[in-house]
Amino acid sequence: MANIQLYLFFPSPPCRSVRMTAKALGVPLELKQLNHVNKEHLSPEFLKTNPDHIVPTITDGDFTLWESRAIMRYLVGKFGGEDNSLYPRDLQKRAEVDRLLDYDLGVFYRAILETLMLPVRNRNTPTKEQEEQVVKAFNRIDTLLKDKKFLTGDHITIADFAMVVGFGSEFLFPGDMSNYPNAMAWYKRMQELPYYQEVNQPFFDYVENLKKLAGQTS
Ligand SMILES: N[C@@H](CCC(=O)N[C@@H](CS)C(=O)NCC(=O)O)C(=O)O
Repeated sequence: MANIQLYLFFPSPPCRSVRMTAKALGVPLELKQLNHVNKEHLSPEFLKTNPDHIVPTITDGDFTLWESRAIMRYLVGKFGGEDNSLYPRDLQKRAEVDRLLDYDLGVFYRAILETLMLPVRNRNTPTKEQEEQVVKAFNRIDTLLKDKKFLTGDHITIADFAMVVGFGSEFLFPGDMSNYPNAMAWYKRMQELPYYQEVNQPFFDYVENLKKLAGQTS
């Protein structure tokens, strides 16, 4: 037993990328759900663990860590053995994974969050500029995947986990996803992972529920 606690909200995208990393490594995590709907992440007890009150957060003995991409790197470093293709040791291969993780944090995930995800919760309409950002982001990863199975090559890495949780909101995109055939083929490969459904279904259920609630009050 790894004895690592993961504080999470099951539908949360960054929590899902951390869970998929742990599943890929075969590391069991002790899951501690904090229901955001009930604001459990703002409890005095959790604020002592993480004053930034965000999930995912892990505790490993006395050590506490948040930010999903840092957590994924930590888990592979701790449990991945000498060298692990999820986050390879080779400097240039690792740099490519890092580049995508940075792109995801600064551009890709933000575009998806603001344009596709938040409007469902906040019931607002994204601007034309925001929609263009998503089109640009989808085009970018479609081009990247032109001659690859996964984002950096033949092996899945933590960059695939980081980006698929954003990409999984494609069903909220009003445009035509057949414009991105390489990205969709990659998404299908990711969905075939044995743990994909278990980890990601709570998000789809959550969105479904938000849409139902919006329908009842509109
Ligand atoms: N960059 C962070 C984002 C974490 C984040 O925004 N988590 C959200 C849930 S998806 C959260 O805990 N929000 C609660 C809050 O900000 O109070 C990561 O990748 O871990």
